[in-house]
Amino acid sequence: MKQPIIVKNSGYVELKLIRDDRDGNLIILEALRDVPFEVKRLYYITNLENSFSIRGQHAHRELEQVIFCIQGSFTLGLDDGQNQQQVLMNKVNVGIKLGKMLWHTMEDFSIGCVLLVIASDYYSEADYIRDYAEFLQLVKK
Ligand code: T46
Repeated sequence: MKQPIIVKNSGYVELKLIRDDRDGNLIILEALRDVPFEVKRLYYITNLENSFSIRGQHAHRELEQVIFCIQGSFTLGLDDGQNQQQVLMNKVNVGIKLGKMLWHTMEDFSIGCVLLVIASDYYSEADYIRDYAEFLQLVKK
């Protein structure tokens, strides 16, 4: 059973997985069907060989994203300013929505871990909130 997601602006995104015992698995994501936005950007993070790396540690003002662990595992930390939780990401077809104003961190990467993220918009540094005190002020408004 999946752990309930208690933070705001998040939730699971479970993709169709076609399992072929002999030839591997096929996982499919369709924009505006599996995710509630048009996909304008996709990026992936590899070479997470450093076990004490911490990525993320920010929130987005408007951007919507879904994060997947397509190889290995990592721990995703979520914080909406009121509730916090940690989710073990280790299922190739199960992602987590990173909605607006959701502080997130990625850590405890396994060897060979690969993260895949799909995003609703192009990269804009102005959309990031990288200061936690500022984030808390904005979500409490
Ligand atoms: C997020 C989490 C899940 C770009 O120039 N273009 C891009 O599309 C991205 C994603 C990043 N960058 C630059 C910005 C920084 O100078 O790459 C550098 C590293 O980015 P950052 O420290 O934000 O990386 P992460 O892994 O902490 O966060 C990334 C995404 O940036 C972020 O939007 O939500 O993954």
